[in-house]
Amino acid sequence: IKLENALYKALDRNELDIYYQPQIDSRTNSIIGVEALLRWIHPTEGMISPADFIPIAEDTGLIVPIGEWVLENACKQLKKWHEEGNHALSVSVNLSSRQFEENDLVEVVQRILIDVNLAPEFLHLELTENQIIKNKDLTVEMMEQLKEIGVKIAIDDFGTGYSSLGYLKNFPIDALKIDKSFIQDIREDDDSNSAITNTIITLAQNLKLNVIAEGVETKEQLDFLLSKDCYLMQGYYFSVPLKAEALKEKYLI
Ligand code: G
Ligand code: G
Ligand code: MN
Ligand code: NA
Repeated sequence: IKLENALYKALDRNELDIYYQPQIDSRTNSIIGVEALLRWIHPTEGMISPADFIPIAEDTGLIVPIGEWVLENACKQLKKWHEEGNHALSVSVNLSSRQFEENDLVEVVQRILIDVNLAPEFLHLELTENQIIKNKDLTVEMMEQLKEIGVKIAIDDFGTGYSSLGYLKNFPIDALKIDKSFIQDIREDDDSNSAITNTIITLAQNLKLNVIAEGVETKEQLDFLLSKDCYLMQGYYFSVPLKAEALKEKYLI
């Protein structure tokens, strides 16, 4: 209850911040995009992980205004970076299934894109398989409307959910993000995670979807992924999520 009350006030009190983790094309070692990751800097508790407060935000419905705040501010930040000369950069924003239950989600996204004057293809929305199947018909219909306005959709934590592969062909998606649990266990003496990762890469290639590996931490993992033609990567090997200024200093012009 205490955290819930504090979260109510966090937006108004400017306690929320967005960190950005670079997404790298490891063929050229260049940045192609960033994932927006929400942070709550609580006045007395310090930094609270989204893993701890997103569930509260979902239960209370607060994820709707908070999610809108993230969308708007991530798009504004990206527009600024575009104007500074980083024209090809995209931003990935995580969405909760709760946000898909609001019937104005598509209008909200469209309004933000227009207000910020951002071309829609630079906004990538991330959803997990479980979020999609929770309310499949509604979510898929909204995904289709989002695709129509031109934003891109990625399946987050791919391979960990409970959806069947057959659904993939009905989902209007652009990319699969291989869950970090598979990437992190890639070792020469561990065949099963290498096999799963390899299978997801091949699946994405056959379905003509982009594929991005999450949680890349070592050169060994990078080399394995490159050898399978998976070159889009995200993870601590390149960078932890950074404050906007720090990301610009390290990666942007
Ligand atoms: O950043 P890590 O940074 O600790 O994020 C933990 C979890 O919180 C991840 O599952 C991530 O997808 C989720 N998350 C981070 N930012 C957001 C956000 O803006 N909205 C939603 N719905 N989830 C987020
Ligand atoms: O669930 P989602 O994929 O949206 O959230 C990504 C989560 O993974 C965030 O908490 C982010 O901080 C974390 N993360 C990003 N890169 C790495 C990494 O290389 N290793 C680990 N362990 N976590 C990572
Ligand atoms: Mn994500
Ligand atoms: Na993920």
